[in-house]
Amino acid sequence: MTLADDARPILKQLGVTGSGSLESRSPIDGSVIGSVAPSTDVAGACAAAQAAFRDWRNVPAPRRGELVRLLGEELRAAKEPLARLVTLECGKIVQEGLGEVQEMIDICDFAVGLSRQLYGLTIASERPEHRMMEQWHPLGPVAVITAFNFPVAVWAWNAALALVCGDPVIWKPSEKTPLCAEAVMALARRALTRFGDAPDGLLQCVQGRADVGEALVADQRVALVSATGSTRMGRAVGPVVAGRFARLLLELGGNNAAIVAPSADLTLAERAILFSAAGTAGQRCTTLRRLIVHDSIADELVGRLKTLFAQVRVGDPRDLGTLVGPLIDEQAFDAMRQAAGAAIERVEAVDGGFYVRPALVEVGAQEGRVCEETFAPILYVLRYSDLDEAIDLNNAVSQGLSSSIFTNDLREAERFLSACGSDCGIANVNIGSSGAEIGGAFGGEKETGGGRESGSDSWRAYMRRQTNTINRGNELPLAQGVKFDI
Ligand code: UN1
Repeated sequence: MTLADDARPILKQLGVTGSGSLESRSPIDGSVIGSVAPSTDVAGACAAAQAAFRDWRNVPAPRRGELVRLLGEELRAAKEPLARLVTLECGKIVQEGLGEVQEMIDICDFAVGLSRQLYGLTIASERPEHRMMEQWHPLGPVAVITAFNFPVAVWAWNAALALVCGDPVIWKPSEKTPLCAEAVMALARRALTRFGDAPDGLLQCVQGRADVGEALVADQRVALVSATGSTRMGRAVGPVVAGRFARLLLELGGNNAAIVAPSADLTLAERAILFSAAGTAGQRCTTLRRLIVHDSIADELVGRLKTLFAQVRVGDPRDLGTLVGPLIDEQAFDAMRQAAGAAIERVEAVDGGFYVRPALVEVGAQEGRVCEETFAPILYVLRYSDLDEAIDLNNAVSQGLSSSIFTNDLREAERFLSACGSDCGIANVNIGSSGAEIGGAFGGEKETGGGRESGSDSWRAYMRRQTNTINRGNELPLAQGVKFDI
């Protein structure tokens, strides 16, 4: 049975029909599993989104939340087939495919609650008989650009919040995972039909390559561009969006480190390190890429990790025992070969796919490749002797997404989390760098782009704040005590 045979009933079950010139290749064996038609009218999509915005912004937020509740229901019902499609199209193992769809469901639940909690402040005015308040209003059409490695969840983080905030969404998925996007859009259409009176153009998807994304980013009608991908992509998108004074939310590369201190529970640490370094074949932006180990335990930990890395099951992501599936394509394999050099070990798992054993590479200094994000399972190991040095190493790269410390020493942990500790958007204690929950704000500093998505108050990026001052008196006292005569 070919992979296309495997995909066909799943696509049918998910309501994906149609085909076109944009082919989808499964990283499992490189074969074509389906195709979609690229979008030819990005401007039309933007116009439709703008028209939808005029209606949707007037729908009460809790009612907007109802649409997201229905979307969550559709996702719950379709969790298995959608996860299966994620596995087929992006090569994630079964557990991670399921986890990704669960992450969509989680953000829907979060956003439904949020739809009744889009709070503004009331503020004490310095002027007699005045009051001040702030309101949060819908912003406008949101463009969501996503990468192959989270082909469904990243759209959901953005779309669920954008919808309750009153914003239409235009999605530009990765050209490597167009079928996942079609499947999600089919589920979204079911939710829209059940909802009843949502405007056309509220949820759209434009398929294609970079030119489609470029047209979207440049369109004056798009109020917020939320883009996930490489720092290179962010550098291209950023100036275009800034040039037209629209809003930007960037989730770019990570070069995440874990510090392992002398008091660490090594059994716990080795499990966490294995999953965050080798899981998803090293293709998460939160993947652990640098290990900073104290001299006193380095030999032992490195020895244990070498054994684990050698034992890890690399292979077909559909097999339940597999931890490491394929790299997305040959380009990813070449990048890993350049970065890992002799440490690369190709595994002959399924013909036509690029399978590698996770690599552990000990380095004397943090320089060259160690400072770059290579989207593959390579863990560089550095040693340290005092915590300040380890924190400096953690912070001495240009990316700032996620970070961890493994320690049982409270003061070390608190130092790592303090203002003079990790400079990343995410800093963890005794867990790995990947696998964030949706309840927290997700994103990072420096070349990671500064954006925050998902939980906490990330919703504010999708709304515009309006400050209101209201005079209920008969006088006109001015702020700062300014007086004038007429
Ligand atoms: C990404 O790799 O693009 O924290 C996002 C995690 C996931 C999201 C990763 N929840 O690993």
